[in-house]
Amino acid sequence: MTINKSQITAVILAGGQGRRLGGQDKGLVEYQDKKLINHVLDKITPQVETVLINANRNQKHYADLGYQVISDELSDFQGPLAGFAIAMQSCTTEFILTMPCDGPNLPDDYVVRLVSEVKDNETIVVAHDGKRLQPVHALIPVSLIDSLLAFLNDGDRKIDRWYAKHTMATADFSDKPEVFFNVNTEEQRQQDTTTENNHG
Ligand SMILES: Nc1nc2c(ncn2[C@@H]2O[C@H](COP(=O)(O)OP(=O)(O)O)[C@@H](O)[C@H]2O)c(=O)[nH]1
Ligand SMILES: [Mg+2]
Repeated sequence: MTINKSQITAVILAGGQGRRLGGQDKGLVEYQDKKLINHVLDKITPQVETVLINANRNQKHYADLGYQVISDELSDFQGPLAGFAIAMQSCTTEFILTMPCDGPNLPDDYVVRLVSEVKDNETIVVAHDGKRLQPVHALIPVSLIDSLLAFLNDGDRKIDRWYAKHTMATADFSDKPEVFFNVNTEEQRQQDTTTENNHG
């Protein structure tokens, strides 16, 4: 099965609490002289037609960037699956493609690599760094919305457990593990991992 850009909505997950960064709204945190949300937008907007920003704070700031902002319907920061759910309910495409707001190193072929592993309208494609699955980097068929809502309704929050209920394929990024660098702590925020400066 081949799918094209117009069937995908990119969803930037910026709905977390940023606990390990003193409760900051991570999308708005500066990294290498640019806000993290702007790093991600700069990388993803050339690759897709539609972008949603999933945020639970500072919604006006995110909306002013020119993209639709959606907030979790489940209260109290129940995790990224709450963001997946509202994105699947808000989008008008057959697939959502997720990525976290705190990973500034998305490659130019991010979408192509995930899309090329699509099998059908029911399989979830998840990025793999060669060592482990990277579950917030995923291409998810919107047809799975009822399953996700039932899972959340049962009180379950764990991404891997929801994926395990479905057919899953992986997209190989083992040649580019730096893609999954993400800013969770002040120490990571000060680490320069951008490809132009990092030849290691
Ligand atoms: N919508 C939504 N997203 C969340 C929530 N909690 C975390 N996230 C997002 O999930 C991603 C991973 O969260 P993070 O705290 O960086 O965890 P880690 O990198 O896996 O240790 C980030 O993009 C967060 O914005 C939540 O309650 N709701
Ligand atoms: Mg993170």
